[in-house]
Amino acid sequence: MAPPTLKYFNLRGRGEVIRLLFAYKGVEYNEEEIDYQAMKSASGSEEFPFGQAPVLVDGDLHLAQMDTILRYLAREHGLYGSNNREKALIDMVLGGVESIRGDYGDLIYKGELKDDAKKEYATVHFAAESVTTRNGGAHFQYLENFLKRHNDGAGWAVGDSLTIADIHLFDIVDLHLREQLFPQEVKDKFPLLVAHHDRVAKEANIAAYLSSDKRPSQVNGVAGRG
Ligand SMILES: N[C@@H](CCC(=O)N[C@@H](CS)C(=O)NCC(=O)O)C(=O)O
Repeated sequence: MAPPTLKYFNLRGRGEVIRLLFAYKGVEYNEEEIDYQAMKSASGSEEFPFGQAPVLVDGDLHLAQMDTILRYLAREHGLYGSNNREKALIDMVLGGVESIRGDYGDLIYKGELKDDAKKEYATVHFAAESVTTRNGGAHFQYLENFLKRHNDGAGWAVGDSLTIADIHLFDIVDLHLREQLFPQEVKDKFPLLVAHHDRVAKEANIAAYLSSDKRPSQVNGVAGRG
């Protein structure tokens, strides 16, 4: 069968965790850059089931939704834990990261990464006081604590080998460690997440991808904003 094709934009965004999985497992795949208007015209079709990207095409299967694609590939390539308990814990991490990713998207697109939006974001998602207040279930301390509870933060997030939970954690921390975001806050407050991020980045295939020109330089849909 032909290699799968990732249809996305030429940016990291919601395509990056999928690229990281392919890189880690050394899977051959194609990339097809999407034309936004063409995607919108085909919204709701088999080709673009939700009028959004990423979409993975594998044979006659067209899959939308980043985490659905990731789970599908993880099942194919052995990155989804070794039993039901591990799969459930992996799903929990994916859900927790998604809660942060949604707010991160608002910070970039609605808050335009302006100082007041960044300040509020940091208060809700990084500050010790907001761990026990309303934050939409999205606080980095929860992810830090999760790592601490599993292998005392010294290994992988779930079980004893790298899974898609690790790829997701890596990506969300990587986004926030960037210069324009919150590098110092994250380093100061969440040492286990940062150590885990560095551990994933050192995996040979991941390290090779991160330094390759296959990795898009643009991060979000708005050039120059983070
Ligand atoms: N829940 C979807 C969200 C996908 C999404 O927001 N995609 C954005 C790009 S990152 C998009 O296609 N936006 C265009 C639009 O909504 O018109 C997922 O996880 O894949």
